[in-house]
Amino acid sequence: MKNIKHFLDLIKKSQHIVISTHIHPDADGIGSQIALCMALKSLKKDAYCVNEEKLLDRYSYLDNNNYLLSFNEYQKKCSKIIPDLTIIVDTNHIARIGPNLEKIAAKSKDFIFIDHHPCPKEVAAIHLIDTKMAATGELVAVLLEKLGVAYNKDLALPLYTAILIDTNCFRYPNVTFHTHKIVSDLMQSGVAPASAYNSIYGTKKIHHMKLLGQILSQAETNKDESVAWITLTEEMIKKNNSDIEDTHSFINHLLILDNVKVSCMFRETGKFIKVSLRSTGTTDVGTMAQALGGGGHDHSAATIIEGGLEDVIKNTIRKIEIMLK
Ligand SMILES: [Mn+2]
Repeated sequence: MKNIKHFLDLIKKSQHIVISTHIHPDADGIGSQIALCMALKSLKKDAYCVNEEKLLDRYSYLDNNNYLLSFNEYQKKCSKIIPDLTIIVDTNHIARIGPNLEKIAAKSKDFIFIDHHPCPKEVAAIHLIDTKMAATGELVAVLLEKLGVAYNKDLALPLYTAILIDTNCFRYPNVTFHTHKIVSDLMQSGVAPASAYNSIYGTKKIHHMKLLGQILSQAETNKDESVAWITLTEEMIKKNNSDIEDTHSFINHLLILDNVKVSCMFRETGKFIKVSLRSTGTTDVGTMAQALGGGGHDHSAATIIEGGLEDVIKNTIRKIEIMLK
């Protein structure tokens, strides 16, 4: 992989290191941050995980040592320090880490993205980007090996959870022999898959299940069932007292349909519609999302379109059908 040496050089010469991820972080971002932070601490670095917002309670079991700080908490501790290095995981867009973290990255002596999302060549040339990795967590596992840091149970669970989430429980086509090899090592360090699965997927409340039921009962497909979609209105989310983040996985349920090539979720947000796309692996929804003004992975991508729900659904499905031909 390109740029590993660059990464190792940066670690070698840096002492105060900030590790951040995108806003509304998922378990891949958080798990990668925590694992990397523990590894750097074991190398006697002053490593800090800092995000724009406080960690959501539901993820706190991944952070037994309370390493994850909000920007405000970090400011109280380290406001006078100029970081030697800022590492940003699971995104390669600086604007996605939030305004305060962007300032920290800007004043850092160095900064580097560690990520697996597609990006412009200019970004890939100087950062650590590998789109073949199923999760940023998988890439971090490779880096830990290069750093000579062994897994332990505290570090293995966040890393395993990062991979679990970003592969949709090993169902996405991004899972490779290499992914499972790392998973095998993580299990040897004490991760129990059933318990790890339950901690992240088995903690929902009944209102979540009812919203899911309502949405799935209204799922639609085109004629040959190659495209399936669900719709989430702001009213539904409010009525069920649901968190947006909780609805992200709804779209995956459509992938169990026999003939489905592309599944979509249309979510109303103000005067925009967030359109998420997933595929079972035979169709590149990343390219489709790009054509619709967004982007993402081959199997998981998204875009945001201005307009009313009905129009956006009709136009988008029509465009996807054309692209499928
Ligand atoms: Mn990821």
